[in-house]
This record gives sequence, structure tokens and C-alpha cells, in this order.
Amino acid sequence: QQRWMFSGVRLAMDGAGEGDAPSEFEADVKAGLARPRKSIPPKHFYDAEGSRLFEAITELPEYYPTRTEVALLRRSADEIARLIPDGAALVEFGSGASTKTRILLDAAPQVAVYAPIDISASALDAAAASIRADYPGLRVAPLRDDFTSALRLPAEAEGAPVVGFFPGSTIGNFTRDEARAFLEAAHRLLGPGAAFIVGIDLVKDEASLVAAYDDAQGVTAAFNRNLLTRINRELGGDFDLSAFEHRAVWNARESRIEMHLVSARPQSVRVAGETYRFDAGETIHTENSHKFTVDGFAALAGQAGWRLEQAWQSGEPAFALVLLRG
Ligand code: AVJ
Repeated sequence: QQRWMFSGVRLAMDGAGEGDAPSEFEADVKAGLARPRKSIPPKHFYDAEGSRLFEAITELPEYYPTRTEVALLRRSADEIARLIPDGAALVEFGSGASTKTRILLDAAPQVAVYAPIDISASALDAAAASIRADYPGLRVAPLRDDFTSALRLPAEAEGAPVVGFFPGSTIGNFTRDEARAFLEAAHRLLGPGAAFIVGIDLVKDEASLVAAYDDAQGVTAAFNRNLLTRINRELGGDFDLSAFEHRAVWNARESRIEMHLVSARPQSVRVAGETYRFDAGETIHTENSHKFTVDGFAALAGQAGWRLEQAWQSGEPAFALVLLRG
């Protein structure tokens, strides 16, 4: 951690992972419930149970993004590897278990340094240990932090060609302005000439999109409601879980799936000593998941100083990996 430098620059949504400071969780929940349109940032989904539920989501028949991206990555890995220079440093944003990274590392043995960034210390330690064990020639320089905050590359990456990696369409959790700010920060961090490989989920028919976020088994509903369980446990809340319904809606104007928790009746909820009123039908907006076109994403990245160099796209359901050049 000493080899890295940080700034106080933070975005409203800044990464997924357990281990947020409780005070940040409390501040976000209190501020979010006090707004006229109540909202809580999606990064707070990922306590231990939330992380487990998200893993279960990735196995659902309706939730296509993970398996589609993994298949696309496998299929494109050799082509992507040809664009990665000898001795490169691979910097991953929100690395989690580093599962997708292995597909790249297997195809690109010329990568010399792996610098995973993740907010969860436990996930980062476990991933770094297992990558070190399986790739003995690779230097692993992990950074435990919110991935929007890193401002300097590790010393191990100095002088090396830099390749950023941000799979999972996690960039879709940002609003447009946040995504632009993140891409600008990543451009500064990775440096001129760097490559940046980003996974983006693509616009498709509304029924497939809604089903992916409102599955038949109710796992996504449980994932959404778990946020209230976490508030009850960690912040002394008294949310009645049976009085909030899961809703996933397609917002065509913003090109995003929104997840909400809908109050089934008028009610008051106490959290950390404060009372919050809900009308019947009032919602807490808990997540945005933006869907892109390759051209639209290239334009957005262009505003942040990146040029689209190559894109790999799956068949239906459509998902893309893009390689941006700084
Ligand atoms: C981890 C942000 C990519 O938006 O698809 C899955 C999270 N939320 N189901 C997504 C999520 C509900 C996921 N990301």
C-alpha cells in the first residue's frame, strides 16, 4: 500500500466489495434515505451474504453477463494477448477473485506484473496468494482500496507498458458523468499509450434485460433485500423485509436497468436513531446498470481521452470487450 499514492477523489459509486468503513455505510444510508428520492449506492450490497448472493446470481439461467463475458474472453484471449507488449504490467480494477484475469494471464505469459486493486482485503489476499502460486514468474503487487482512488501505479510497474483491465460491466454501475470521471482518472493512472480492456454489457431487448435482474428463483430479489438486512444488523435498523418488494425496470431514456425496493404500504423505519417515512409505492433506488452500444461507449471513452482500438462482441445475448488506447 505504501508504494501507491492516493487522493481524496471519490465518486458516488465507487466499487464493490465488503469491508467498507461502517461510518461510510452509515453516512451513505442516512444521506440516501433523507433524499426526496431515496437511494443507496450499490457498492453497499457486498457484505459477505451479498457477495455470496451475487455469486449465485452469476449462475442463474437469466443472468447472462458473466458467462457471456467469460466465453467471449476465452474466445478472444489470443487476439487480445497479441496487443499486450512484452513485460507489461496488468492493472485490474475491482479484481475480486481474479477469475477472469487467469484467462488473460494464460494467453499472455509476457505479462510481468499483476497489480489487482480491490476494496476487500480478504478477497485481495486470497486472490494474490492463489495467483502467485499458479504464476510463479509473475510479480504480484496488490492494492487494497476503492478502485476509483488509486492515483499512482506500483513501483513494480514503473517503466513497463501498462494494460488496464476492468471486466464485468461494473462500469455500468456509474452514471454517465461518473463513468466519464472514472475513465479520466484511469487515463491519468495508466498513462499515455496504455491499453485499457473494458467489459461492457450491450443494449438488448427489454424482456431479456428485466429477466436478468428479476429472476424466477428470486435470487436477485434476495440480493436487493439483503441491503435492508445489512442496515438492520449493522446500523440498528428496523426495516420489515416483508414490506419491501424487489423491482427491476428498464429506463430507456437513460439506457439502464434500475433496481428499487418498493414500500408495500405507508410506514416509518428507524435507522441509527433517525426516522424515515415511506409512502405506499415509494422506492429506494439501489442500483443502476447501464447498457451500452460499442459506438456510444467509444464516444464516452473518447471524452475521457481514450480511443477505441478494437472491440470483440458476443452473439446474443450481446456483450462486448473493448480495448481502449490512451
Ligand atoms: C456487478 C454491477 C456488473 O449490474 O449486472 C447483478 C450487479 N445487480 N444483478 C450488474 C448486479 C443485480 C452487476 N454488476
